Amino acid sequence: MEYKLEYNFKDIEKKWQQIWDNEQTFKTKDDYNMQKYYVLVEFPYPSANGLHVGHTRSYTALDVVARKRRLQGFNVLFPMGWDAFGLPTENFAIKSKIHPETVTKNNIENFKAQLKNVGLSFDWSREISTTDKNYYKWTQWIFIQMFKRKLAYKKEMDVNWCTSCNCVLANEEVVNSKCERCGADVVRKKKSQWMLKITEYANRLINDLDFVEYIPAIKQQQKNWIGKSFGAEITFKTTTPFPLKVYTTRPDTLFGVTYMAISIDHPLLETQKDKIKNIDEILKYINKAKKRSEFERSNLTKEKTGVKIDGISAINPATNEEIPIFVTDYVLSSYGTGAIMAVPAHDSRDFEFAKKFNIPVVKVISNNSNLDDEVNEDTMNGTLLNSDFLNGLSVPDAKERIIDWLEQNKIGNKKINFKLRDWVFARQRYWGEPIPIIHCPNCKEVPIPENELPLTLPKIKNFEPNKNGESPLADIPEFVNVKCPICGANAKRETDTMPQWAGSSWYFLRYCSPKCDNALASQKDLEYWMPIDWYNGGMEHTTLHLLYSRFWHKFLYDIGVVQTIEPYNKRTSHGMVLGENGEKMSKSRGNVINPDDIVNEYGADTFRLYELFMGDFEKAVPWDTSSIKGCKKFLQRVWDMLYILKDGSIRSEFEISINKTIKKVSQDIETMKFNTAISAMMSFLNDIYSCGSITTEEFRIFLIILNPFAPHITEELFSILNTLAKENIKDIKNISTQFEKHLKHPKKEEQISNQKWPRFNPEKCEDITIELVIQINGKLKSKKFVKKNTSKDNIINIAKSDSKICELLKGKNIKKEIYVENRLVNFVI
Ligand code: ANZ
Ligand code: ZN
Repeated sequence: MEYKLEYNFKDIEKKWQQIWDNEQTFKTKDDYNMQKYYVLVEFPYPSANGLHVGHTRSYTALDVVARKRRLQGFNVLFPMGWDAFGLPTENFAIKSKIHPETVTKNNIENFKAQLKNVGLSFDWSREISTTDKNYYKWTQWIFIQMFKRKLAYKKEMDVNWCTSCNCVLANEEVVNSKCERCGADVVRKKKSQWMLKITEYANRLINDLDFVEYIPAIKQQQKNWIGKSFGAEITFKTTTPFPLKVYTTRPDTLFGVTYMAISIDHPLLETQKDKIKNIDEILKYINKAKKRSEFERSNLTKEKTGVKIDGISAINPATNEEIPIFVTDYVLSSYGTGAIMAVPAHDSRDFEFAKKFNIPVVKVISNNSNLDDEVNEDTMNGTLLNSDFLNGLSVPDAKERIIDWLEQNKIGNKKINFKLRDWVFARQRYWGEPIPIIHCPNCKEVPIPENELPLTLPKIKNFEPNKNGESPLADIPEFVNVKCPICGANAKRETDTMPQWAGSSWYFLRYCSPKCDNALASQKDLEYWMPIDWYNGGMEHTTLHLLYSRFWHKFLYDIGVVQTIEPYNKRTSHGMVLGENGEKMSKSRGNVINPDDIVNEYGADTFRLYELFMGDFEKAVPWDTSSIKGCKKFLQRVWDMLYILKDGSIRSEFEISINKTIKKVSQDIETMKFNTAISAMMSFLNDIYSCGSITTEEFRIFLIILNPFAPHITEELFSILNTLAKENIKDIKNISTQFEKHLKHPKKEEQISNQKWPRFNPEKCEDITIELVIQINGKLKSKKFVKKNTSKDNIINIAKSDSKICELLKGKNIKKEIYVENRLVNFVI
């Protein structure tokens, strides 16, 4: 019987996925003498929507990296897990009346099957879930360590309250005063909250960025978010006994302060309200402003509003002049001192405000291009004027001088400020890690003894938060009522749970030692695997997850749990995959592409290739089903090379083409230029087809470099190649069914996953010869292969010695020799 070799992607992909599963091909090795490489992708939230083509794009990209590293001989850790606590599951559970644990389990199963379909080379033996009690035991343990060192504390504060989720949101979760998750209005509310003191790490979170290799935009965004600034605190006297303290980054502009402004909840309003003549007007303004969130209020483009306080004014300590005080919502209560000295001439916000309220603008810094009625925020080139003892100084000099003066006169002092706020670390919901604290009437807050961890989530039927906005745990007496571990008094458990970002703040450590039960991970494993060599994830996590996890890691470093100051050596980011219409993919827009459908129709290899070929990896790209077909066609042509195959090593005329391709693919993977790596392989394929044949060795190398992108088809072809050689089959059209049997059980050593990534010879990566055109009087007379970059003199001699040219030039007088580098010589006669 005859057997036909066909590219049947369904069978081939299923076969290889099974082999990888059975043989545990991608299991991380325990051999700690090997050089390690830790590749990490952000673990997904297993939602009911299933996997998104955006997930698979970034996972495939890092899968390419992981596969390449294995071929390069590294011991690779490429793990996957589930960030499974959180609201969407809980809300779904409430609606469907299915317990969140069950919902989570189902979603994980679905996600896992979907990921396996794509042929990603995760080490599934290290799978973790943040909802597993053996996992969150350690999340709780870390919290207790923070509590013991006063980095976790409770504070009554204004919080962002989502009116629909009934829970507190972190600043980062509020976007344009709406809840990032559900889109409902967010209002301010006073609540006693667990907080984590990330601000204590602000300086280190900035400084240590020098030691890591993140793409520049990520470093910049983190720095901006932390917002370190240098300036001074200055105390202004007022016409009441109550002075006003301000924070300014521009103390040098003190002589230009023409008014002051305070935030809508500044204490001056409460303590001095008797003296304020227009208090009603002010209260009305405040009420209106409170409805808007801080984010909206600090929006620079928004028109400035405010009310002048009638009855109180302030005194500029430099000029001793009386200046008005305004209440305005552009001054934030949570930043600096909640009060500012306003300098309309040099701050655009103040300028806008001054124009509206007819406040004088006093210029104190000049530079050449200064117009009269314009803000000048230039701090580099200006010199001081209208400023008494500062006149003539540069801005930096003036800053120093005025700070000295302020300190001498006890009016102010040098000050560094951060925009970063402490992290609100609590939610009043069910599906999260219980906070392991007991409130005792005698001992206050007491952590539960560590040997009682994990504090497991009780199974309950009703997950809705109660009417007081408390977690449903508050309604379970058996959970709430405990004895104090210290004094034995009747005490109550904390009923808040940890926020979404808790479990993901340390998950990368657990992957190093997923089964460890006496520590969050074993020292030995952490020492070997950390830090992560390459971490890819979304830009949207730059100020949340990435900053939070760096903070936790630094804390764990401080208490001796981890040995590196930073968790991630390198961090890159992917662009979003948009719908075919260029909009964000979402159910409501009806433009969601399901990876399963694409894999079913075109195969996982085509899907992978397309996702990496569709555009620059860092940029957003719209999905385009029609161009998947191009990738499908490419793989078919790769397969069809079987029919132009002939025995042999690399042919000399292909040396350059093959070396160039290896080089391009090798380097482009490192810089995440997957699309151009694929183009290079496509153009190699064209070279092969235009020559009409490929040798076995050329094919072998090509399959290895294509393998990280399209692992199934390349393994299959590789094993066909091996079988052909072993059976000594010359005519591929004439194969017996015996052949098929061989293919079913490819030996381990004969799989690509056991080969070496090919090296390129740098000297053979460039075209070294060129075809020189030789003309006489501008007409083509001859062509000749010459070495690239030969000197002009030599080229002319070579041209003249060409037999045809030699003949034509005989007895002629050469008037001019024109030479175009690496292209042509023209003799004018
Ligand atoms: C006078 C001044 C003159 C200022 C000038 C700037 C330019 P950064 O750099 O972002 O830290 N500011 C202080 N506290 C504020 C608050 N609670 N709400 C709104 N604005 C506040 O910002 C520091 C500057 O922002 C401070 O320096 C202050 O305005 C303002 F030519 O003081 B400046
Ligand atoms: Zn007690």
